[in-house]
Amino acid sequence: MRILPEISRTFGEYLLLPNLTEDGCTPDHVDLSAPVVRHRVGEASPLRIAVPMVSAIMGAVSSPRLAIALAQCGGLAFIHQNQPIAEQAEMVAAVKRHKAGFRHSDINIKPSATLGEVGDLLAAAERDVAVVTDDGSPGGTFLGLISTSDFNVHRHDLGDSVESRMRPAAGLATAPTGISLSDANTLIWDARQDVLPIVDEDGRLASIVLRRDYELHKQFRKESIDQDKRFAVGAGVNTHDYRERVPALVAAGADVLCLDSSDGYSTWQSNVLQFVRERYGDAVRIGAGNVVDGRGFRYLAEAGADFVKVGIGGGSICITRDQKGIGRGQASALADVVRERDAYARETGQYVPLCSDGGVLHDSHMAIALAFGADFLMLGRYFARYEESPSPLVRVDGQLYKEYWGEGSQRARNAARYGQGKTLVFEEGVDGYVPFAGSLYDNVSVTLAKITSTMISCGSTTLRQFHETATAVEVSHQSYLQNSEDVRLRDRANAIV
Ligand code: RVP
Repeated sequence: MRILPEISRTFGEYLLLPNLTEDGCTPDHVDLSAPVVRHRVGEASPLRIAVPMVSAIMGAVSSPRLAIALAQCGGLAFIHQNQPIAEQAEMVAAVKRHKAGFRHSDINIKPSATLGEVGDLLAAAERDVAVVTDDGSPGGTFLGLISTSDFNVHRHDLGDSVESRMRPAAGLATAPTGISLSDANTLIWDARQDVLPIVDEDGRLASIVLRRDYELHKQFRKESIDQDKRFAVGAGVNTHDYRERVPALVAAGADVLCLDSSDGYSTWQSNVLQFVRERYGDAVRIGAGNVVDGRGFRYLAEAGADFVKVGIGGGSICITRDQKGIGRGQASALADVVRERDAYARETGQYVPLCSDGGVLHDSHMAIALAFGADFLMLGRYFARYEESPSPLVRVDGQLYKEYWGEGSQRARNAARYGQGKTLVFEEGVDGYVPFAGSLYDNVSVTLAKITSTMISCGSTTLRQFHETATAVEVSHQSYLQNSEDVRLRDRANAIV
């Protein structure tokens, strides 16, 4: 047996020393953008995110709603794979459908349908306007629009036809298929319409442009979008049903995939990577993991992983270290893997980004993880606390909490990930609560302000510079006790944490 001559350490055991902050090093010059997938050294990654945060591949965390909110803020969600393939693919498709410059029209109705039917359709989709086409299909002849303000339950007979209340095509602005997005947006405002139908030469509906999308785009300047201006979204896959799951997720529009396993240093992961390369070449990007040392990184990088995820046992809901005695402190794991990533880049000219996964308890830990060399961070507990996460909001002892459970808990029944059937022989995760923390948008912006401020203290305006110039120091427990020592905090809301 080999015993490493080091103590396994986590983020809370380090602080960063300030570097010289020069004149131009101000918040508006700080660029937090990060590469997500492998690229040649000196070239740009084909997939970058403006904000180096991704959501954990977990049922309590990554739903379409959270994925949209996070993409709007510039991050990326990974829809969890611990569910039937069709359901996961539908979640990915729901994110892709949500917004685009030119959208596929998904709420369509025939003129002969009743007002009751269109009312139900709009209510179920939480939308205000339906497009009327001759056959009710997204590619049918465009006949008009009908919105919730065109009819009212108390004034109109819900058995009447859509045709009787729709606004007919003749009185509406439409645009030809070749129109640019900016011209389409101008037309939307000139015509004061919420929806601009894009209609081909034969009068058939090609797509629609929504006013709402324009407004969202202006609000979220860093949003993660694909070439078609749809939100970017990732998805988890496993080493069991990948032959069916990968094609379904690719067809649904996933921008990047990630192998989801607590221990990724295995030939099983290599087999999946090989399958993806043989079938799709570089057209499908896939990360792998998790690993905690340079050997694991090199194995997965050589097997073709587009990024490598680091961390075993550091997750807030994870009990893998107690149950199996496997893992490593997240800071030590990251430092080791970063050395190997950089050596691999020097040797091969290929930069394989690193995702630090789990173990972030405070926002300062994110800054420390990035300083240690992580390209981006995967967060579970952090996102589970927000109203956009799919987990139930509950009241415990008068306080609001969100439920949060591990993918290795009995609750998650993680048969695919842990390969132990529907009933787990033993659990690797717990099922609990995390304090409700409000809106993702507000919290992410505060967290980013903190990380930006740390980078400024360390004299860095880019993450690459931060990786190269940061200096970390180990701290004693006593150093931490010193803060707020002998001071009674007046009230939690005013406390600086
Ligand atoms: P955290 O952000 O500290 O809550 O950790 C989230 C990470 O924990 C996930 O991305 C995953 O790697 C890990 N995890 C998820 N479920 C379990 C488990 O049940 N042991 N662990």
